[in-house]
Amino acid sequence: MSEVVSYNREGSIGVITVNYPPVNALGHAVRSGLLAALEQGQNDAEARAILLVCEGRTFIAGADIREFGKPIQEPLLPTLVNALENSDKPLIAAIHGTALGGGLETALGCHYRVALSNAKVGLPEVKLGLLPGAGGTQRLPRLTGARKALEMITTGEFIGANDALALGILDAVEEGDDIRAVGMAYAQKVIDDKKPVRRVRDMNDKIEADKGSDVFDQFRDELKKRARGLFSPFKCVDAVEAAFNLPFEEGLKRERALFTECMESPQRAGLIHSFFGEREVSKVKGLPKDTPVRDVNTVGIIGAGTMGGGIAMNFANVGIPVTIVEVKQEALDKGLAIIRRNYENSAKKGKLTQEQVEQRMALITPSLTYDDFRDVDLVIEAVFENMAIKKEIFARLDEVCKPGAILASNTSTLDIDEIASATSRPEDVVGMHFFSPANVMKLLENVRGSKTSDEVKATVMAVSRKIGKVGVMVGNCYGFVGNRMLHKRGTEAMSLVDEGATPQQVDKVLTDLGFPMGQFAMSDLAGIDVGYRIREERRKSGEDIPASWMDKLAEQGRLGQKTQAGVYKYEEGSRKPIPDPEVEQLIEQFRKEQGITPREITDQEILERCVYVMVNEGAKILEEGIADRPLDIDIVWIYGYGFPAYRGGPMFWADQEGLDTILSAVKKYQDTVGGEQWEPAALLERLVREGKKFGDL
Ligand code: 3H9
Repeated sequence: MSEVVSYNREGSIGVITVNYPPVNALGHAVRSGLLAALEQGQNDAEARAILLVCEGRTFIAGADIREFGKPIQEPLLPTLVNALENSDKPLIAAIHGTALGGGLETALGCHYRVALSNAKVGLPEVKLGLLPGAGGTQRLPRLTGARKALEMITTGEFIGANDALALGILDAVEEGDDIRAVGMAYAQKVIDDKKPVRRVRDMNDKIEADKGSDVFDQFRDELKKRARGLFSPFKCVDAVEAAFNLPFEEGLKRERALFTECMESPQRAGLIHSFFGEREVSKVKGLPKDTPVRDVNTVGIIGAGTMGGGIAMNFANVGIPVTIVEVKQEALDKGLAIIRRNYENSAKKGKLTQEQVEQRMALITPSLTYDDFRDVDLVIEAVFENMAIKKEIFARLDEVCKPGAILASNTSTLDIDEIASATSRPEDVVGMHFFSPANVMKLLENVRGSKTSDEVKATVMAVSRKIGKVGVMVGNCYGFVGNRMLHKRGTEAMSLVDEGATPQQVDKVLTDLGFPMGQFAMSDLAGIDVGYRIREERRKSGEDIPASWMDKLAEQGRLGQKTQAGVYKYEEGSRKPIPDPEVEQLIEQFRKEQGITPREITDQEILERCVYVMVNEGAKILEEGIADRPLDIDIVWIYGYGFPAYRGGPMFWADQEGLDTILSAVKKYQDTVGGEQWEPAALLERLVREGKKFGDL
């Protein structure tokens, strides 16, 4: 018998137990073990029903994702699920934790399903660029009908046990935490009630009811908006439709063919890289796993603006009390009102109850004095980007806060070491860079200063997880990982327009790559004044930052969405960017002033200059140790800036483009465009020389 799957009998019940931590994924050993255990159960004359149950934290959470992209060994999962369904003894799946993907498909191959009330089920394959490939697209609609199956399979969302019971996916839901006991009781009932073998494949009522429905075309139309650029959601619809148009066996074959198409698509590789990357970033290089973590039970925030308010919500959402300090009562009132409005909006959408809104608001205490930070465990400063002010604030925090409190800055560009130098405890100072809107965006770029202690680093990573963020630990430099690369892209985008491109042409190349918005639409969202102020500061400090047509926009008060005019214009109440002839004229005028004759610019040049420049900078960031691994950069860009997860992030994408292609373009632009951003990164040159990829680092 396999080490990860065992068979034993208790009374008249044959029990198959899977024990393959952490999530009982269906790797080869589990698949072959299950098949052998099933055979044992079939041959066990004393067994009148067979129970399938899992040890550890969860039921089977899916196929073993680590096996994807490699040759798969027999038995394949569809073979196993069909064998389970063909059992001539009633087979019961007992579900706790999550039954996901191939795990739910395994349960659907069983004849009855019972679950604990806090269990969840789902078919999240689409999030990995796949579709359920072990009968899920054929069996689920037989239980739920077309619409619900399409919803579950194309979104990949999990649903709770009680909802699954109402939909017919489960047969019973029980309270408690002993899944084995619940499963045994259910199996005994099956025996006592002489319940028959009941195969999902034979349930055709819902198939007949939805045959010929236009729901499939409706879904395809919806997906054109919701899943722009994605491959597998459309294949999911094709596969589910096959359940309605083809006999069961034929439907399975169609599902298999579509599954194979998805498996071979580059999007699958990108999404699986993102899946593991998101988990891998939590393991910070050089930070021992057993590093002690400080308790963070109370938080202080400085600044009740958009950023401070959004940050406060993250903590209130998980029950951590927050004190927000502002200089003026008016700013405090305004900030608190915006937080309330955000919560009320969630309540209107049915995401929160009114009681929850009040509970969360009650956790946020407004204050006008730093004295209220005396007992907090963590303070996050979220005032605007001005070093002198930040240093003043940190000096004050140093006086007020208790020993051991973590002093964090939400700065998006400034030097953490310089900020820390204003305190007598630089080891407790760290960057926690949230992304706007801070209550929504999943990335938290945590910045280590040169003196930040391991304990503080480990604590901010743990805090990130606690508030539902993906924390990435990065080093200290101007703009850290995300904004340092973004600024290079921004500079190139502006120059491309100087030289002859239109802002909408630049933006379209980026949205075609899969970004939710282009560089200029993003500037309008963030506010044109933000970049303008940064350029002005840098000019004042003596840097050679050339004049830009975007400076003129800022000087004319075209600050972006907030003034309904920036690079684009906006209609009242709308966020849709509309190209503006006035801006075209302004750009033309700027070119004349600068003596630039505009030229035709190809989309390929835009792609290379906007994205290859980021890759080259990413390589420098790696060289300097600002990011520990290419995947840290990928995750920063996926979760902070909307780099399409299906392309795996900029460094993973670069590997697919070919590093030699990128390097020769970088060298070309070094000659034609110039500037330090086009000096080839030594790491890029080395990798090309050695025939390696970022993925090999
Ligand atoms: C599929 O089933 C295809 C079939 O339809 C057809 C086949 C023919 N495989 O997330 P966590 C690891 S596609 C391998 O931190 P949580 C994970 O990397 C699959 N490893 O815990 C991590 O490792 P480490 C469909 C997996 O409690 C550890 O487990 N299924 C898998 O926050 C803990 O994970 C899915 O897409 C896997 N399938 O969340 C489910 N899953 O400790 C994907 C996890 O070394 N998984 N690992 O970093 C999840 O959504 C979450 O992991 C889960 C637990 C909710 C289960």
